Amino acid sequence: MFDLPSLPYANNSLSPFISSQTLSFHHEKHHKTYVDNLNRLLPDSPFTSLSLEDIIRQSHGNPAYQGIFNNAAQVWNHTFYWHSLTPPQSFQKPALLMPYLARDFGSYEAFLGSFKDAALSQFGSGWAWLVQVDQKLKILKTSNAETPLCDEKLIPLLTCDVWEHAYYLDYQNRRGDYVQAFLENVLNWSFAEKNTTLR
Ligand code: MN3
Repeated sequence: MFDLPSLPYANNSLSPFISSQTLSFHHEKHHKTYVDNLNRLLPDSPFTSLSLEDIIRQSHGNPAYQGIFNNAAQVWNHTFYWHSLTPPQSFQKPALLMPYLARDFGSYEAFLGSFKDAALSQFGSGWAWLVQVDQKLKILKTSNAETPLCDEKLIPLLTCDVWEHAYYLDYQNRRGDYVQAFLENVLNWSFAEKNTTLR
C-alpha cells in the first residue's frame, strides 16, 4: 500500500504564483485520489510486492492494467512535480546545468521558450519535462499519465504539470502565464541538478 507523500513545503509557500488553494486541492484531492485508486486496484493485480517505479514500468502499455498504470504513474509524476517546485524566495537560476542548457538549446532564454512551447502545445492533459538522454538535455511532453520513467534511456530532471487542475483556480485558461511563472519564479533547479548525471 502506498501513502500520499507530504509536500516538501507549506501549502501557501508558492504563492502568489501557485496559490495555497490550488496546492491544497491538487495535493489533498487530486494526488490523494490517485494514491487511493492505486491502493484499491493493486490487491487484485500481480504487482502487489513491486516498487511504484516497477508497477509503472510493468503495467505500461498493457490494456488489462491501464487503470493501475494511470494511477501509479500519476502518483509518481505528482511527487516528482512537487519536488520540481520551490518557494519563490528560494528560486535560483540553474548553475551546474546552465552551460548544458546553452549547449543543447542555444541559450537559457531559448530553453525557456522551447519549454513553454512544449507545455502550451501539449493538447489536453499532460506533462512537460526536461530529461537527460545520454549526455544531452531534451524537452519532452507526455499526455495524461505517460511518464519518461517508462523509457530506460531517459532520466527525468524536472516536470511541469499542465493538467488544468494544476492552474485553473489561479490562471483559468491562461496556461502560458502559469508555465511562465513555473519557469521564472518557482522552478527548483537544484532538484534537476540532483537528478542529472552531467558534471
Ligand atoms: Mn496534477
